[in-house]
Amino acid sequence: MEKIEVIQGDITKLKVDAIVNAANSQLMGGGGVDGAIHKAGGIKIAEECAKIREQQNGCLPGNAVLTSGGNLPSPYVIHAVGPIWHGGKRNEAEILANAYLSSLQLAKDKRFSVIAFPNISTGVYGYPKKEASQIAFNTVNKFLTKNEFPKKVIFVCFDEENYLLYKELIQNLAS
Ligand code: AR6
Repeated sequence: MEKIEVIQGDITKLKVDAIVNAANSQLMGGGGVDGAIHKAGGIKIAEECAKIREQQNGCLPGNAVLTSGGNLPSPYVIHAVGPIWHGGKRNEAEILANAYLSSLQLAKDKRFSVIAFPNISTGVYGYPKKEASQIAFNTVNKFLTKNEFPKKVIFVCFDEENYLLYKELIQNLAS
């Protein structure tokens, strides 16, 4: 089994152990992939997010929390908070890598075999796509090499620009 796969499509349609959401610190739902996940997953996800908000005041950028998947085909959602792009001098690269790492660590703890990531921070949060793809890909690749779980990561690219960037990264890995 290849450890990394790249596809173009809608992450809410996937049936894996967990899909990752590009959430905000308040876990309030919003636009983009977050909106799509809450819409398809239903009220249960929002209720669990509210509980986490009460217990630990949300989720800081670079961190991730777990909820069930509600009505989604995947049983769990990992809500990861990426950085808002401010030009690159506010630790954005490290925070983005940490958002991926925190999600991978949660998957490892739960012994999830297959998880799927959207392209965190590259929509509303404005992170340049090429730089973000390199950080995401390298962070995931390194983690999978060193850990037994998760066994596989699927990058789900919504737009063609991201899809082509990730395709190139995966081809470089193979060659
Ligand atoms: N499946 C996969 N990827 C998607 C989907 C989908 N259904 N819909 C959009 N994308 P964004 P961010 C891609 O804006 O930049 C929200 O309001 C999209 O093309 O969803 O991390 C939150 O509540 C882009 O490449 O997340 C936060 O406030 C990627 O998902 C804020 O936006 C991420 O874009 C987070 O911003």
